[in-house]
Amino acid sequence: MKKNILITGGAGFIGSHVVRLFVNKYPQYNIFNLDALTYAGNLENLTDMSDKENYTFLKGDITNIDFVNSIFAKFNFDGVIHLAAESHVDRSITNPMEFINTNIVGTVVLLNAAKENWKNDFSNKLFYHISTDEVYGSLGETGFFKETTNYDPQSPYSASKASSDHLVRAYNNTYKLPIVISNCSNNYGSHQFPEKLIPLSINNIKNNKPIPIYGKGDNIRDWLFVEDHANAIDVIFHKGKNGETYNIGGINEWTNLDLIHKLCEVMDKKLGREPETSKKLITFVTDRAGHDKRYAIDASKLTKELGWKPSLQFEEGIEKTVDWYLNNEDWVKNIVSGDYAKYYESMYKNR
Ligand code: NAD
Ligand code: TDX
Repeated sequence: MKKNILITGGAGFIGSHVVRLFVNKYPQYNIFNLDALTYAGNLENLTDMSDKENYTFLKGDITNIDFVNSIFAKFNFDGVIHLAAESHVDRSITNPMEFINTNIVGTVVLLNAAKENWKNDFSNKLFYHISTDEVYGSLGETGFFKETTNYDPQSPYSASKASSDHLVRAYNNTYKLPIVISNCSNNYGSHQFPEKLIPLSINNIKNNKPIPIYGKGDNIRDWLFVEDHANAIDVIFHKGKNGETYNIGGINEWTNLDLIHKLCEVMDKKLGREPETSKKLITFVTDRAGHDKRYAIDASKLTKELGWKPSLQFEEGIEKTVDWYLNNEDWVKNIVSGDYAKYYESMYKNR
């Protein structure tokens, strides 16, 4: 019997990489992608999946109890990999309610459906919740987030993800629902919605528009290539221990300003511009409210216990990423020609 695996949020950035990996690597699984196709969901991320026999797209909202229960009853999922979420910190500052609904309520709807559907036999079932390093808060100049670091979320986004993590653990403790959680650092790579720093900057550099850097550009993020995150998810889904948390990170810290300098260098080369040309587009703008200073992940538990480590150096990953955006102009055009223009105008006009 083929296993039925539910992936939520599979039309988004990371989810589409996870869907592609699982569909191609595991013909013995039927992969079901449940996605509401919000502004961030895009079936163009998965055009290469549409004719795969072991792939099914289900359009639906994870907060819709009847719908979620009905698909659990119909497909008897053996496992869930839960990525669907509102994911952009800036949007959580202007519109926190959507984050509460999707990230907290939606997660509980899925947990309940799994618990009810699996209640007679939890063996060989798994609810895998994908989370973020932002739940741990903000670091000073030293130290790393470990799995044992206390939660200290600082934005509506990270607080909603922290709540969902707590609820997933509560279902494990109270109902013995088999779960794993992973908390990952910032991802970059193909198919990322251009509201996030790297694809936004690539698009602006290409079009000779200002690159907005919040504050002084001295905030630090730990960047991981998205395909390495998808590989870590594969390893944790198959080898992770019930009830455990695994941190995933790139061992790759950059200040935002250094990262944009690197990106400008790569783009100047790729676009045939004189060195130092694109750097002139850098524009310092009003800081993000409550902007976390530094994230850095200690992923040694995952490496030691399950054998995962990142496969790519940042220099290689950023070149691949830039190449993808430059070779997929239509993908970008289809996004920036829609509601994105309105979003960009309201987010950046008074900064
Ligand atoms: P994304 O915004 O690109 O994609 C989110 C997807 O979820 C979209 O396809 C969207 O349509 C779908 N979705 C949103 N609300 C939904 C709902 N109510 N019902 C069904 N589908 C819905 O996000 P991403 O960057 O790919 O992040 C995926 C997951 O990974 C999130 O849980 C996020 O918190 C986590 N994460 C992201 C990063 C990162 O750097 N992007 C890092 C660590 C963890
Ligand atoms: O225009 C910008 N200018 C700027 O300076 C944008 C969009 C961002 N920034 C800064 C803010 C951050 O310090 O760049 C850094 C990265 O910003 P984002 O790409 O928005 O990512 P971040 O806020 O760090 O969160 C990301 O990583 C953790 C994802 O969006 C989350 O979903 C994930 O959980």
